[in-house]
Amino acid sequence: MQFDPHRSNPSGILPSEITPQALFEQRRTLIKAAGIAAASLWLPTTAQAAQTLEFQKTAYGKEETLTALQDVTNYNNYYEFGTGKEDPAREAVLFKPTPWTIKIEGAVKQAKTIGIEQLMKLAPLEERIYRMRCVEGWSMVIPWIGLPLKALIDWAQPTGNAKYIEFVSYNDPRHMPGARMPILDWPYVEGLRMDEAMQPLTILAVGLYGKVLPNQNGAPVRLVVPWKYGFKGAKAISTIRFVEQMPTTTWMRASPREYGFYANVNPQVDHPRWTQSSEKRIGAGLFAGRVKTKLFNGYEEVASLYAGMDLKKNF
Ligand SMILES: Nc1nc2c(c(=O)[nH]1)N[C@H]1C(S)=C(S)[C@@H](COP(=O)(O)O)O[C@H]1N2
Ligand SMILES: [Mo]
Repeated sequence: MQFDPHRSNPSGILPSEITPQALFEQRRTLIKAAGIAAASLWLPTTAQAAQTLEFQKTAYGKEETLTALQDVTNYNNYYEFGTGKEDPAREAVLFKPTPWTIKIEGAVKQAKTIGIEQLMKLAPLEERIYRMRCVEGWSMVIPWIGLPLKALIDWAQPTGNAKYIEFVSYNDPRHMPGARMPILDWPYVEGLRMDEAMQPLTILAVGLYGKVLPNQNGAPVRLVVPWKYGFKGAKAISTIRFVEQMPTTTWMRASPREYGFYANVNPQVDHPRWTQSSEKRIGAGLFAGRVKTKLFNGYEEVASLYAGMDLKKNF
């Protein structure tokens, strides 16, 4: 392949870790100014950013040290908004995630749409503190707010032909600068096998750190599958399609040798161009060592989903 937006900054060092505080503050002021411009266009954008969510406290990951909100919201992969880690925070300021509906189609009793408000009422919102591992070799711990994907599947009523689910991200070249460029084959498509989708760890996230999802993290709703590499977590989902055949995801299309359908975190299966045996915790500081990556990102309860499968072949 010619260009892989993954690892365009392989150091994994945050600008906030290396730039002087003054520069950092200046950048914040710029972002704030952009926020004011947004407010004059449509008030809900800024009002939304501060909106707190009601949710149930978590039993998941309470013992983890959280990655700082500043890092969670300023070190992002969201190629529709550019390839730089800080591009999404800046370029998605004007993105308007409401009103929002998701199309539900394919092997379902009846094709239909669901609004984001209705989706958020399908099950009680819960906090889920998950370790997140990017295929590039860095990781974070994020306190998501969301609901089990299973709640939506139950509502959608898939037929017996539904073996996989395909997730299609919103794509609007007019408002997404990266989507005007051939970075990936747009729109961004991801997929799960039906049993992976029903696994209780799999959630649709609508918030993080107690507030509605920031635009750069995939507002208004994105997939989170903590035992897989971060790229499985499609952002700003606009269509959910139940299908019989394994979907060809965007990353498989970009480089089938490097990105498989399963994309389970696995320290024994290296990316062809770099090791997957260890990772850098974002925000742990310049001199913090790398930590060992665990099979399934440490979520061993999913192992039974892959019993009898060769995970080197099904990477
Ligand atoms: N639509 C869309 N979804 C996406 C991506 C993307 O470029 N476009 N990047 C993926 C990758 S590579 C990662 S690591 C995670 C990052 O999520 P975060 O920015 O909320 O940490 O989003 C994933 N979802
Ligand atoms: Mo990623």
